[in-house]
Amino acid sequence: MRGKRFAVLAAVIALVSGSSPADAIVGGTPARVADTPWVVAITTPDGQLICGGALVAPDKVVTAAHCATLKGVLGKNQRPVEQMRVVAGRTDLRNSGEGTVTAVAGVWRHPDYVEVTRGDDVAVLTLARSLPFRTISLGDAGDDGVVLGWGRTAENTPPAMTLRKVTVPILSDQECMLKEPDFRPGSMLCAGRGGRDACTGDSGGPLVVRGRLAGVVSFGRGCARADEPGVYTRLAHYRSTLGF
Ligand code: 4AZ
Repeated sequence: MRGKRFAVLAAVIALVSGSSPADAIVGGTPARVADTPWVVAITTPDGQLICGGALVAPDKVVTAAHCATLKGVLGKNQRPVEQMRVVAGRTDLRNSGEGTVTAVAGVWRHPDYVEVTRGDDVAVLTLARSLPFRTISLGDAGDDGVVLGWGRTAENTPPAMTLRKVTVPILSDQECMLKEPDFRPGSMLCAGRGGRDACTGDSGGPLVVRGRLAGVVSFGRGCARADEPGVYTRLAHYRSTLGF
């Protein structure tokens, strides 16, 4: 009874908000963290998936600002560090025997971040200790990229909880502006032409171009819909702000 009511409510919310709960990686294939050791999951202390991220230094994770934000009655506050963990080296998030779980010591959110559609959706987590995993450096966009995550594989599924990846075409700023009214050329990039996309739970995760971190999964209308590309924070724009 409660479940059914909730489902109806969720459907109504999805309709009025114009977006549905996004699937993590849609149209992709299983990936192994051994091949991309810098990809991390951000979880709650009890292991629920919050977001993805990327290790850019042994103790620094680049993710989305909205991943480190809690929406409360008094506005949007930083998610307390005690409510976050960084899981590295684990392909299947349910396999607690694999990889490492690390506490977060500090959060830097872009000072101008307000909400995803207004951009500046980038944050850096400082970990409580350095991790023995290969890091990824920042880079520029290109013709296409690979997006990775543990999120949904379709708009209304639970998160996959196993790492997946998909190659997505990166669109021109002109095309992104036509398809996404909130698109901001220069500080965002958009990718995907339907069928392949990031989805809910993939937020904060990496878009990799030529082996470098070019984007952070930020937002989109639904997942993998035709004419609704996924929107990413364009990291090259933030290189001097981030300082690495
Ligand atoms: C989300 O809700 C989300 N299709 C992330 C990415 C996209 C949509 C939604 C892009 O976290």
